[in-house]
Amino acid sequence: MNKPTFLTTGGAGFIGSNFIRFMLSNYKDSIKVINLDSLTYAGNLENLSEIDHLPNYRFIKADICDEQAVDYIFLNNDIDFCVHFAAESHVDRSIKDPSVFVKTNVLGTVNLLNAAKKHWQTGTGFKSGKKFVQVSTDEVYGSLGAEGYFTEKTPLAPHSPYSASKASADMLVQSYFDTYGFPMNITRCSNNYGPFQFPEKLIPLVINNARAGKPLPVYGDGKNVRDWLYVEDHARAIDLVARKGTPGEVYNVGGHNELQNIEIVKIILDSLGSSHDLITYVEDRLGHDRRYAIDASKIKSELGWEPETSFGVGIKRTIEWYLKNNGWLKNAASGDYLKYYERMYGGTNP
Ligand code: NAD
Ligand code: TDX
Repeated sequence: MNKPTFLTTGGAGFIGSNFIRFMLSNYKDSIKVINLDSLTYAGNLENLSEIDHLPNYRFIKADICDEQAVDYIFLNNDIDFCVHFAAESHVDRSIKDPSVFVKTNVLGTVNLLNAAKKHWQTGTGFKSGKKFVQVSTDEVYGSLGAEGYFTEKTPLAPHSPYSASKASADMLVQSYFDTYGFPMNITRCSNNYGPFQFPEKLIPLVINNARAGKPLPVYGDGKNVRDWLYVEDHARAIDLVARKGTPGEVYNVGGHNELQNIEIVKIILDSLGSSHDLITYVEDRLGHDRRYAIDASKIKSELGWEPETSFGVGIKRTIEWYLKNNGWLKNAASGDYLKYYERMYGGTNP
């Protein structure tokens, strides 16, 4: 029997690289993984150095918006699962420059959908065992007040250009199921944390700045609430949804671990033994969503998924990882690795 082949887009980023490591360590050589990534500022092949020598892993540098490149990959590989992480993912960047978010997150997703549809369809429907998983976010639901949770039935009400682009992509993915019967799922997850997260995001940014004795920018009053999930728990949820999720369904994924931003900052400072004087309140993010919280009861009851890593354990592990991998953090923060890619891959196609 052929080994199931996973096409992972954006696998050189934070969650994608954790997902690939998780899959190859769980399934060993019983699966194949192809990592399609264009290596934007957020893509870092160092994230995969533990597994990049494996014969059942292959990296292809390509843009998900490149029709020819994506078609070529589907034509030459019998892809069973397309797990779609590739995106512009940072809300602050989307406020400054929305266009690239529309290009990658919306048009890139449609391009992937078209290639998967073309290569997976038969005269009467779709080949069996195929699945497209759109890795999405709780931010598409908008913002909550002090009470309540997002369920899969909560209407989409995105506020930032980032979340609007993800909501648009989600609706397109859903429309391919509704229109063509295309085999898909959407996962909507809360804030992830863990190793290999680019230090523009709150947790690695705070660790990096605190270690350097630099100010820690806290937006607004610091009381915005996020639900934090350890990245490996997210990887396990995506694997389950890919293999066992009912086609056409959306699954929320969350940690039931709500914390205010200022609480997170203080936990990290205390753990590092750094002074709270570094905390610097700055102007609020435009359109800043107040609170996200996920009701993950559907994925629990249908697929038996629950988070395994408590925040106490996960944040300790995460801080230790960044301290131990100071070189990675410095490199990512300085952008040195981008110069390396230019030398290595400048202008190549798959
Ligand atoms: P990330 O920014 O760390 O990584 C994104 C990856 O996509 C990078 O490797 C980048 O090079 C690649 N990429 C970007 N544009 C591309 C293009 N045009 N073609 C090919 N590759 C491209 O992002 P992340 O935090 O790992 O998020 C991954 C996915 O999960 C995103 O779709 C995001 O919306 C979603 N998500 C993230 C979180 C979170 O907390 N980080 C939570 C829920 C959902
Ligand atoms: O310097 C900062 N100061 C600050 O107060 C940064 C970078 C963030 N914040 C606040 C803004 C948010 O309320 O911390 C919270 C978390 O911010 P980010 O790390 O930028 O994440 P967020 O905007 O919540 O979005 C993340 O989770 C959902 C990911 O970036 C998205 O890709 C994912 O969809």
